[in-house]
Amino acid sequence: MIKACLFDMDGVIVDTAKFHFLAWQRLANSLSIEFTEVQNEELKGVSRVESLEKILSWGNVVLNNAKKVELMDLKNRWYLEYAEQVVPSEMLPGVLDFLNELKQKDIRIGLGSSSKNAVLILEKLGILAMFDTIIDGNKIHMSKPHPEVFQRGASELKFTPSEIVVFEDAQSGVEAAKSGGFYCIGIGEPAVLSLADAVVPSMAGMTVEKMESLVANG
Ligand code: B16
Ligand code: MG
Repeated sequence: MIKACLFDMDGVIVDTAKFHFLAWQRLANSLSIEFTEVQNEELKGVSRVESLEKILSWGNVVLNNAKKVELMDLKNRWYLEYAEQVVPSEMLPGVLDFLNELKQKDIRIGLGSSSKNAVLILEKLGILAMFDTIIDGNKIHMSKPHPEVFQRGASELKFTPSEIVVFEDAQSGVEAAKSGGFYCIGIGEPAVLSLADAVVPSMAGMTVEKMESLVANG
């Protein structure tokens, strides 16, 4: 019996992943580092600082800590400029209906996001109050693929991982959910999310019945 759902945010609830991509690409290009959508896949779900470290290593660029902080601030400023456009209608198809059904059926709702901007984005979408717990990049010490973000979600919701389903769009997030012992529904392409228990192309059409039948089929 599923008692709660934990949602990743970027790429599951709203397509802010495209804003992270644009901001990182702008930053990489300003350092003359090439940055493609394929590389971006490796940054999804990964913290801001680890994302920067990866980009710098791809470009063989070595910088001191003060410069790294400056670049992360700049990337975040650009990201927030893009994210300014987020309005409730930007919510990905199927998300609001599914959240409403979970509420109605008394299944708890939690957020498990690496983003430090998660609360701001949920506020812009008008769904912040629907969440029973929010674990974001400000609360965790270990970024996905470490399971901390989902483990903390489970302990705040007071359920075991076996009673919770995680919805994730990133390889790092699926890995985090699986190593924490959660059933994980990947949102995206099966080839990218091969570790997920089940993969659906999007949240469109997701219902409690569909989720439970995926879980029942293993
Ligand atoms: P911020 P999620 C993650 O959010 C993003 O997927 C990832 O691209 C981003 O670098 C990370 O949040 C940190 O975001 O810079 O806003 O703190 O997918 O875990 O909801
Ligand atoms: Mg994501």
